[in-house]
Amino acid sequence: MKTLAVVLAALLVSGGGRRREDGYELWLRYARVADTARLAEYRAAIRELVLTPGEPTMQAARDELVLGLNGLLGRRVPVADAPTRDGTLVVGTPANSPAIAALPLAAALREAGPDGFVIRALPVRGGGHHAIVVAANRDIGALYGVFHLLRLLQTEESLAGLDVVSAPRYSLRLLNHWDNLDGTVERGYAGASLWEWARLPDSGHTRYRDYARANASIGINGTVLTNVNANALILTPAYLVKVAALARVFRPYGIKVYLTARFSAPLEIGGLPTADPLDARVRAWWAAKADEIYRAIPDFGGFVVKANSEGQPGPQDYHRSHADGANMLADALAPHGGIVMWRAFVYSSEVPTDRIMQAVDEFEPLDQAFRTNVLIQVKNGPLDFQPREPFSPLFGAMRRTPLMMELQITKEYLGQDTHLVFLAPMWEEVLRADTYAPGPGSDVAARIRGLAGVANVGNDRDWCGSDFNQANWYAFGRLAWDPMLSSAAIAAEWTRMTLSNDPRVVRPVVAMMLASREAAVNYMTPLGLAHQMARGHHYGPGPWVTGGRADQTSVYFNRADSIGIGFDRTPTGSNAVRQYFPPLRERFASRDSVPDNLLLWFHHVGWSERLRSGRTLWEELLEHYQAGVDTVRWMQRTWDGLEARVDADRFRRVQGFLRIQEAEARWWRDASALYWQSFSHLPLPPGYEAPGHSLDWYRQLHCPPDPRKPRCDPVTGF
Ligand code: GCW
Repeated sequence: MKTLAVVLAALLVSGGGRRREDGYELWLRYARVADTARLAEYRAAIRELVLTPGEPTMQAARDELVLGLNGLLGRRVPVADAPTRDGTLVVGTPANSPAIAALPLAAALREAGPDGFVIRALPVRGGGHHAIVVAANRDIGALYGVFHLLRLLQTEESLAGLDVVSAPRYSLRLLNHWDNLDGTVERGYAGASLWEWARLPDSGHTRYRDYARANASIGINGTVLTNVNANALILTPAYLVKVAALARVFRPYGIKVYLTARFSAPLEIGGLPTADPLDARVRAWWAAKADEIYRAIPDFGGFVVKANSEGQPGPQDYHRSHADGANMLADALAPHGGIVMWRAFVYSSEVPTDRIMQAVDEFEPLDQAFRTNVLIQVKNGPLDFQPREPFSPLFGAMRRTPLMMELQITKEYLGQDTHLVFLAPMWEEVLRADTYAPGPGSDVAARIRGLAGVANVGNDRDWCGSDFNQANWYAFGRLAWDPMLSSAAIAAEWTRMTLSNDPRVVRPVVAMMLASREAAVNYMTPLGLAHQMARGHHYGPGPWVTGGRADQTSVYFNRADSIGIGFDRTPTGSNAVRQYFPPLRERFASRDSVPDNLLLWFHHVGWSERLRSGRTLWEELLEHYQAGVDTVRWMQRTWDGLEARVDADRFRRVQGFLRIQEAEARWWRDASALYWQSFSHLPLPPGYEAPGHSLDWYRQLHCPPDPRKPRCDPVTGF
């Protein structure tokens, strides 16, 4: 008996008591504050908690504080009804907290608006005690404020003179899950779907609550549960009770549930002979369906729709417009306050124009034709979540219709689970891009009402398939709250919360994160190239992909020939530049002013033409591929240098993935360079790292049939 106790105690002290850094806790680890001076400051500032946990959201705020403070401060903080001493943390709204109602916070609360919060260090009246106050107009604001305060502690910020007023820039901050009802996730690289449909509504996994906590901690307030390639069954009563069960778990965390509406649902589950949006029976069916949904889920958010795109049904099947389709659904939802997010990701294999121009051509004439509860959801670029694209010209062209921007958090075209690619710099680039509509100073961030992020979440223990992919979920939420936050600030916050506050960790990790996106651009598709990934799974290089639908092939986009490479989108080519406002139109159209990083997006350039750098295009391309590989190698060295400062679990996982990334960066470089060389017939410069294999070898590389993800091993050939 005694020996067992000794063994158990020993286990607890050593390995058994060690924190398992398996990624489950995301950025909400609440590890004890390491800096002793800060810890003392926090312990003195927060000695009791005053919060009325009446409503579920306030209860959630309290639960989070108890969990967070226990972890961060390493001791329990007692809860009191009213401030009794210095060092009180008061949380609430004027309606649920007499202490807050008594404070002069009216002006700050006005600024905070419906979702925002105020955090102040203050003397509290009636006792004269010093307190930290987290105040909001609504309970959800108080919860967001609690997460903000916890973030300050997690990142070891000083609480002296605390004075924060924060309000989200957008009211729509949504994740879009591309989750299928059979548990698979389209473009998901983190396991199966989180939603266990077969077990719902009766069994609710505790993970649902942790999912809601993670989202609320970064301000996400909606989730679209189902794939845009939709299944009508989700709208049947059997599924709606399951959706309602999820909505119940998410509600205290301020997260509304949305669904994708399959346009042909009236045919498939409604027994109607048509889904024509102007048919009275169809309209009545959708109105009744909306009533039924709202009976089950009173705060249901609305629908996301992919219509007449990549084989999905839509109004054009009945010779109706996108506006006819969207408005029909909008009318069904309007009595309940629901919205329709109608996707602009449309392109047709029959239309002879440049694929990237079709969304503007389709939607711009419909500006003004949509109901007020319709938003057009536009991907950040005009093509499809490439490592680099210019911003979609629709952000400038749609002047009257409210817009959402859709970003892809899951890295379909950016190395999926393994490659370390921090996406905030890419999103920052598009949010801050000036559309010049109707004149200078009209950035994309100002032209949209919300952000939708295609989720990278699955049922893998670490949620996202890799430690660093979690940073992209985090960054998405932070930017949906404040699109002007810098990538560097977001990376630093995330690193401090997730890995360590030690500056010897923070500085190099942030540097790696900030360099990572450009590295991927360089080794995959430099100088404005796009869509050069292997067919179908989009993992690894496939610049030679041809056949099938032309506008989904690599050769369609790279236009490589004996003269040069790149897609002429100037007036001598497809003239896609016309879709941008002046002076962008001219800037992109001219070889003298087009930015190098979009050169081949807009121009067909001769192999031996000189670029601004003085190098020829051929030399410049090769430089960029090599720079991509070099940056990954630098990331490896940087990470290796952190071995002593990062826990062994995460150190090894990241190290292993960086090894894959380095091998695959070479794979991209070599396969691409050899393929372009078959057109340019130019030599690799002396000293250039020799390709590992022949072009044929790369072309014949086949991916093993991996149900989870396709991965070709460029080293062994399998
Ligand atoms: O990015 C592409 C993907 C498809 C996806 C489509 C879309 C959901 O390759 O898998 O389908 O875009 O956004 O609709």
